[in-house]
Amino acid sequence: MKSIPYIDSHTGGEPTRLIPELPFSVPRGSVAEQLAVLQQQHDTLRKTILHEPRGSDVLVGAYLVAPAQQDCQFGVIFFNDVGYLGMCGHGMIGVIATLSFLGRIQPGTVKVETPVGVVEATLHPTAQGKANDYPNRVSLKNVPAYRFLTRVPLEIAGKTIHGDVAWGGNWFFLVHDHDLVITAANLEQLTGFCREIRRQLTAGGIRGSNGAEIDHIELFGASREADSRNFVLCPGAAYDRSPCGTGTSAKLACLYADGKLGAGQVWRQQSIIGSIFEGKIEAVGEQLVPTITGEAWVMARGELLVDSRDPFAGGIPK
Ligand code: PYC
Repeated sequence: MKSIPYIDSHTGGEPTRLIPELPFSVPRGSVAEQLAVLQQQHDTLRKTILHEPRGSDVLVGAYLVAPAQQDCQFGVIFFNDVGYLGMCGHGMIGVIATLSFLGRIQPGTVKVETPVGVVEATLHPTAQGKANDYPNRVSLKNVPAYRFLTRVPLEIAGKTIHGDVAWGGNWFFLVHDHDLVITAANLEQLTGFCREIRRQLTAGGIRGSNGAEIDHIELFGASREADSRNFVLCPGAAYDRSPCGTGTSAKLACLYADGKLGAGQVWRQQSIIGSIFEGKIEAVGEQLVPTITGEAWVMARGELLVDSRDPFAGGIPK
């Protein structure tokens, strides 16, 4: 019987399953190099952790690994039920709050190496401290974000819509001119619409820079409580319950490029379930650096058990 310790948290409703230690060693190297080894040689571990019956398509996983960059304290690799993510905003907030819960970090700033760059995470002190509280509010200075393509037209269900292709740590197609209402009552419709967009992007060869797949689709609508409400379809079939940290970063880059958001101005992005992230963007030299702030809550701690006799020990195949 193999045991894999884990801790689950959620950030604005979107869960993150942290694996604080890999159950085997991988050769030292950059976090991107360690990801390549995990992807090529140990992908069963990802499926064991996140596929049913132990996991589900809603969960995002995070491996805590050794960083190669000298100024980083941690390395993190994010994954979901269909593959690996470049960065993950809600996931990073969850990892930092979980490390705080474990007493491994105190309020202050740490640097985290991800496969797509270094993220600076600031854990804020608890406002009104009670003895058992752990600080759980986190601001992430994300990897630089940018818009790659503007107003790309697509024909969906007989209507022309337009989307921007932007990077925020993952690739996004961001759409405003759709007819759907961004509400949890419309989840099926929103998911179907986004899946059709993703299908057409693939069929039409529309990609991010260096031919990267655009695997996140983001729709925007009005919000009464924030500047905007979004629906984000993640790689696979699940939607983001949080406002999506990397998606909000991509959105900030587009707003800035359009002159609709100034440097340092706060943008409040609400998710489909009502949770809110605060974001702002700053120009650092030639680059646009987004900062995303949110809270995460630890929910469960335990060990996954893998019995070699179990026909679904490696998860139900997809
Ligand atoms: O918060 O960046 C994010 C994210 C990506 C996929 C799910 N959440």
